[in-house]
Amino acid sequence: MVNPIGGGMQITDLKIICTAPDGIRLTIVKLETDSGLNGIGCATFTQFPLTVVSALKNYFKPFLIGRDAEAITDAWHAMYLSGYWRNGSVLNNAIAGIDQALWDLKGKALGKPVYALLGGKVRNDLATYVHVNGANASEVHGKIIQLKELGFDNFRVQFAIPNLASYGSGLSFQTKAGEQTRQDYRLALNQAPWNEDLYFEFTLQELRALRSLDGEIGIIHDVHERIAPTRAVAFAKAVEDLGLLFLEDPVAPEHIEYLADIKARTTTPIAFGELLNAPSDYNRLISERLIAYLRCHITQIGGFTPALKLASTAESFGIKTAFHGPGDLSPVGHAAHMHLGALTPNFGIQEIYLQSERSDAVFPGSPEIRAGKMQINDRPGFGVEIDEEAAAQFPYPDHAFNGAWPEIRSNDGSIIKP
Ligand code: GCO
Ligand code: MG
Repeated sequence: MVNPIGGGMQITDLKIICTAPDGIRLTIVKLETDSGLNGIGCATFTQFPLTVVSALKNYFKPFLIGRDAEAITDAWHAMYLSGYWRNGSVLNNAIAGIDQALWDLKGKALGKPVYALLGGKVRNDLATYVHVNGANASEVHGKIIQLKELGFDNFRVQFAIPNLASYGSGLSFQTKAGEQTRQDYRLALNQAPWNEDLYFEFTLQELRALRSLDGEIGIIHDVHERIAPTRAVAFAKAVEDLGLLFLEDPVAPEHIEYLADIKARTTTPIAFGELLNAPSDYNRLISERLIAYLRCHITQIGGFTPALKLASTAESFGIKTAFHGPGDLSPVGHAAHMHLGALTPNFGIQEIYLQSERSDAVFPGSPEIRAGKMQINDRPGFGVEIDEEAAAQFPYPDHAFNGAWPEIRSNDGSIIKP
């Protein structure tokens, strides 16, 4: 069936490539067309990847074949509404992979980078931040000094509290661009317990110590929804004098109302949103200016099309972007960030995951980080490809839950937000 809009390239096939070059389950959509061109997109939902694969194979593949690949917005809305029940992780991630692949195709068909289709770039490169973790401020600052020599100025800092399931404090590995904290520690079946009180005091103490060691660097800390919302207000107030670049996810999405309390009581810039879904989920955050930085997980919101709309809406409210750029987003998703950041006037900063040589081999043309900045290239489409033979060298690793996270329990045995 040809799309009623007509014209353009026809979609002839949808392929799914599952690969884990760094032990993180990545899912890539590849759309082929009758023009001979193909496009790729990231559909990574690292905890439940096989559900996204099923949605793509069983539903969106038959839904798309025969449609006009240039009718991107039309396809997004048709897919988003095709399940009636909508706005969930599985379908949004599947739609995102297709949406990005369609934008990639559009750019390739016109021989232009995607940002050039949307008004062109407004900056020369993108400011970034990298992950740094350690046992205390001194150890973290030692790593920061090394990364500063590579040109980085902004750091997400997480402290590994002994015998605690400290978020973001897993082991690290070296890349050509510096040390990168691993993410797959989250899959260990025997997660340490959590102690909110200990986290609160220790993290405050070490953030203060870090700021006294270095008054210049941009410091970000991700609370990762790990403290009670009433205490999140106190935590945001307590760090107010440290001049953080932002404090991230102080509360869970279920407690979004507390962001209004934080805004009323502190000047600490808040970044929030990686756990939200459809654009409408951000309405209150943006319209009431509850955040300084808009965090979106580009595959969780359904891809590049909604990302453009959210970034533009945030611009009207003076909110900057800080899209979610962890290891469980493929270099294709990171490339989409590069185009979004290139064209967005209210771009704030881009979280990056320093890719390994294994990842670079699977994804030729991955975004380049030079002197701490994400470079903007002018290759057609999103400018990154996938080497399917190399991808096949890194199948999803075995795991008791196929990638789903084991629970983390508080010191009283109750399950906490992950
Ligand atoms: C971040 C995020 C991630 C998430 C991960 C979930 O700020 O980078 O919090 O680290 O925990 O993407 O799978
Ligand atoms: Mg986060």
